[in-house]
Amino acid sequence: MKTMVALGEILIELNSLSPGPLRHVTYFEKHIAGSEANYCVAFTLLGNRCVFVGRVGDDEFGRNAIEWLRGKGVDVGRVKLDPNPTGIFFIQRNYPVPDKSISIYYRKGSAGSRLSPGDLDDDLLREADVVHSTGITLAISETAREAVFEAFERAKVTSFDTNIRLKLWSPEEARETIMNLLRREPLKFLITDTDDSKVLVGESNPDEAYRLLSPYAELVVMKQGPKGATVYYEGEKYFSPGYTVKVEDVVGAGDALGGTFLSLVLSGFPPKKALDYAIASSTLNVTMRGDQEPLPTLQELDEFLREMNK
Ligand code: KDG
Repeated sequence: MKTMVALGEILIELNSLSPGPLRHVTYFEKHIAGSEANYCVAFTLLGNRCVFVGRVGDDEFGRNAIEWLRGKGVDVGRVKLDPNPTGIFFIQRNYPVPDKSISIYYRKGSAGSRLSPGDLDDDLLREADVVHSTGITLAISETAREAVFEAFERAKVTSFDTNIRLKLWSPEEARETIMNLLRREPLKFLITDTDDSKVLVGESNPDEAYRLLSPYAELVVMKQGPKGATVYYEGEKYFSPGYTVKVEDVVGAGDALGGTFLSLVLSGFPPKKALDYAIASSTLNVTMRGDQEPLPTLQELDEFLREMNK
């Protein structure tokens, strides 16, 4: 069994029950989310272990998040309770662009943003098979950013999902900070998408973007939205196409892809096979509300692939 240590912010997601502008939505459904927590659940359900490092509020939502993640098998022993509130966000679905979702954050000064280098444990980082974080954690506060830089410095193997959220920082700040991390700490796994690569290296063509990002990672996964994704490694390139399904909410699909891919590759699956499974996981993710509820087991992924590829 492989161990991933994930650094990030767990968020409470309040997803609109009906599509359309949030000003007219009456009912919201609560879910546990946050990119690195999503990665952790995907990773754990596929037979590996994930230790989450972060903070939640000493409040009802914080307790809810811890209990939920524990129930999914995530190791929450390192999640600290913080006097600030657990961050929340709302999701507006299918408006003004069909099949797209918009996240509206209420997280400034949240417990999760108080993550700091003092929350890191040297032995845990050194022993982990992979240490993972995202651009979201680099963006939420100065101390969280320092924690990611330090953790990556101490880790043996690192994984990073660029996950640029332009509501949290400007494209210039995202580019400068992420490229700085990549230059200082070349990665084993870089997971990104064609929107983020445009911000980082000015390229949304997957092959061109890969060429510019390849000095910074041994393996690159380039997500291409509903079209699919490409993995580049050891001089090889493999594209796995997406499936056409009815979209309920796309939030969390990228994490489903990344978390599934990482878990399976670390378990010894060839990257091409892992990417096929990862695409299946992200496809399932868009068909339901909630980032973590749709995350599958290997058996469920096999069933999906058998049916869809008939
Ligand atoms: O990737 C999904 C995340 O965007 C969602 O869970 C919320 O972590 C989140 C964020 O910061 O947007």
